[in-house]
Amino acid sequence: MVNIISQLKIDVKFAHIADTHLGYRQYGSEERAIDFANAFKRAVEFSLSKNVDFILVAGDLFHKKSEMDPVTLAQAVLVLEKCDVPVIAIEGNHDSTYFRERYTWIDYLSSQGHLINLKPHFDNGKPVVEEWDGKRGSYFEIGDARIYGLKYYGMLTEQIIQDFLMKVEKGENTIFMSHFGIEGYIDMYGCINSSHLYRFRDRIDYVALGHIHKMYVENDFIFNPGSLESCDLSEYSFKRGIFIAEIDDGVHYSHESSFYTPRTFRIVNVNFSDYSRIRDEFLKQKGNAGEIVHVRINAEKNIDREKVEKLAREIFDPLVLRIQVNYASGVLQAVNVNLSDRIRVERNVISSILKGMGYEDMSEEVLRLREIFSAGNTEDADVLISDILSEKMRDALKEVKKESQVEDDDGRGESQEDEEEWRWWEAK
Ligand SMILES: [Mn+2]
Repeated sequence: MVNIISQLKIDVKFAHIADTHLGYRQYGSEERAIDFANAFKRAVEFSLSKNVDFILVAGDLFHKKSEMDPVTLAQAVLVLEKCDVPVIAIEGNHDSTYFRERYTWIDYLSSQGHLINLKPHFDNGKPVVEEWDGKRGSYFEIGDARIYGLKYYGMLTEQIIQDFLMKVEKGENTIFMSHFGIEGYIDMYGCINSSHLYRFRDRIDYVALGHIHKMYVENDFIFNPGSLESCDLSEYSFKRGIFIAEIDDGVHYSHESSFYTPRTFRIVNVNFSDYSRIRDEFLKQKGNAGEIVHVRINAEKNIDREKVEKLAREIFDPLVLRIQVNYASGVLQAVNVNLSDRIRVERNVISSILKGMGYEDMSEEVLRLREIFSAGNTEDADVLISDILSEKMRDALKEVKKESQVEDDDGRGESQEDEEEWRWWEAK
């Protein structure tokens, strides 16, 4: 394989990374944020060791859109500044809001020359596809490769992809990078049907995606590397890593994860009868120290949580310990409903309720919130709520500004308008 490839002219070689979620202090653990940072660092170092021409980061470089802290910023900058090849990025749903022209941390890194942030601007609701001019643009040319980049647009993704891809021109080697899921791999929001991409197969050689945290490849055409670390308990068994890919007369690739060891998640299921039995069970299911251990206990009588926690800490020596107790009940019985049907029904109900109450459709956010709460992940809920609130606050502030401009028509209104329009980051 290696010999055959080395005899051919290799036009383009690159790394494809996604969903690094820098700054995610999962379960409140500082150590976890370091895991995410180390994984990113190793992925980049590994890519450079493979002599790639450029590195793609397909969204969710950071975990939070706002509240950047110096450590997280340094975790990105210190790695990126060691790259002697271009890093080409797009914003994921964790990096930016869908539509607002807002300066993101990816824009900041771009302005400092650490990466190239590809995104179209919009004219009358349609994406304008222009070449990167050193500051902005939605495609970038390097050697024989042309990379198009489109960020995540929530529920509007499907339509915007169509409008965007209509404007893609086939180059020597054409890559389309975006941040959304393909239906059929995992039940989550922000997924579209892959047929929307296959329509443009004659123009595109490699679709570089992020969003779904699990690795998948479709027909050597659609590529999703997976997140480097588990962002949620439900992701712990996913295949994850990065792609090293080459395009010549076709796409040749390998999915790599040998360069690091993601943090281990361990799920421990036990039936509680007495403390000595539970101890035996813990010993039986014990792994290595430093794991993230989720203990699920089925109990028919009340248990002393503190006692069980102490026991679990002693035996597992975990980085993070989570204990969930399910008390048996003869009354409640599990009802078997297909998950995707349930989500569809819920979404329809919630969206019609919201519309009936005069709100815009926020069913996606509401469902996500519900999902987060049922998983007991309050940290994620915080992020989502603060995102929603900051959006609402901005809207509210705009209304207030508009009103105050109407009221005092003495020129001050105008200067406020100027201030708002001043794109300070473009100032020379
Ligand atoms: Mn992600």
